[in-house]
Amino acid sequence: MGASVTDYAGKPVLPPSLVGETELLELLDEMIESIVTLPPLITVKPPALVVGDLHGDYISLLKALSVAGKLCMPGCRVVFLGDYVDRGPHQHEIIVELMRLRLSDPDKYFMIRGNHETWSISFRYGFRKTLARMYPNTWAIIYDRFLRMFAGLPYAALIGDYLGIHGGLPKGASRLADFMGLRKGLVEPLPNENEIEYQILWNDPSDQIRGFIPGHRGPGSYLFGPDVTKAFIERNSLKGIIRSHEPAPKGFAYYHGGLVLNVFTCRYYGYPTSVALVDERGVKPILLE
Ligand SMILES: [Mn+2]
Repeated sequence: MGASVTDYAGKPVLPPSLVGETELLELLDEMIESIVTLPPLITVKPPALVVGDLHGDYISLLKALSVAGKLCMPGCRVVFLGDYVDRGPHQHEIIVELMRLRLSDPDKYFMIRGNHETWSISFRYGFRKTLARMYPNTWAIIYDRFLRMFAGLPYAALIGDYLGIHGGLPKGASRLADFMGLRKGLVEPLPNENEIEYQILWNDPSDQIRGFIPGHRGPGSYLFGPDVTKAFIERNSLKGIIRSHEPAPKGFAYYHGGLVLNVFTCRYYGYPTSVALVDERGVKPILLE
């Protein structure tokens, strides 16, 4: 990968080098302490930049932060919609950087949970192996601590009049108050025991259906139709939903007549990448160059 991102002095920016295991465990403990008491639905005041799936794409993270710096300084908040780990080459660097950002300024940086911030997925799709390679003797302790941290992440963010979630609207939670009742602390939300928590991480919107139908991502995941979104938005006096979870050929995508905006912030699927800006004018997608 070329070092195509530079800082404001024009120097190339590269991912941070390996963090020692003691430092990493301390960082994780501080992070757990910082998020464990957060409600399942957090409130974030606009202006805010919303960042989609990163999946180890460090350059896209830097580009997103640079957009945040240029477009909405000062006081702009940054909300990350999950899927930090697995797949890409810098998943460890990404999650370390995000924890550092969060701890350096908890009123500015917010992270919610994606379906990859779970045991079964991060075990299979790269993150566990990455840790095992980087920390051959202590990876199991570190991985366990990461799983505890992931379990402490909120499921959703109310950003002004927009709901930010990783996957989609779930069956059985039609009010924001229902989101406040979601169960945090689950290392592995299960499709048949923690249906709502699971679906928020996994569901996808579809323009072709009404209501909910079983999705293509396996048992427990659903597609939700435009009628679901419209009713949810009206009932909760919202303006729209911002989500990620699906790469979009144009870098971002609208569903449900524009009520759902999908942004995706990882380059490794071969598509352009995007973030969303929420301010007093509403929400708009921004393609990352
Ligand atoms: Mn996802």
